[in-house]
Amino acid sequence: MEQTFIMIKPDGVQRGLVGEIIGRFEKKGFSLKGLKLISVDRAFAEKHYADLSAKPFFNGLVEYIISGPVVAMIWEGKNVVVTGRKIIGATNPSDAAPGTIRGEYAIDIGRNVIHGSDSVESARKEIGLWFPDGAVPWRSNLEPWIYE
Ligand code: DAT
Ligand code: MG
Repeated sequence: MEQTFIMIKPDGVQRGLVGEIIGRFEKKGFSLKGLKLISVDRAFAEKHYADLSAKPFFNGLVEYIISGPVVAMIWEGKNVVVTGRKIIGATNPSDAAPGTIRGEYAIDIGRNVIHGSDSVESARKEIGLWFPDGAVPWRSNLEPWIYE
């Protein structure tokens, strides 16, 4: 089954949005397969965002991610990468549809509350970086009520 890496950024933790965000993924029917509250250092944040290292906003982005603890998660389910991005909403909260997490809870692009992997391949890389011991193996007993 497909997995994605979801991270509640420091603003989401500070603003008390952890429960709300986890609830949205849970109620959708996805399964939580990894979860930790963690502060990361500069080198780790730079590795996570390595693909963006040439961007003018890179340093500000790294400062933001290391400014407080984040909630790192593995979520699993059918099409969870693409659907997770839909639940999160557009990168710039100004463009994020109402009902999405960024559409409901964010205003500035540099405080957009949450990260989600953009492809199955980057999910695999990000899960490897954040959860070197892998996902917790368990299966929800609700699966027959969620999948046909
Ligand atoms: P996403 O987080 O939607 O996958 P991304 O991977 O392109 O977006 O960029 C990572 C983060 O960097 C994004 O959540 C917010 C920040 N960012 C992206 N584009 C930006 C820009 N033009 N100005 C400032 N910050 C930006
Ligand atoms: Mg991205």
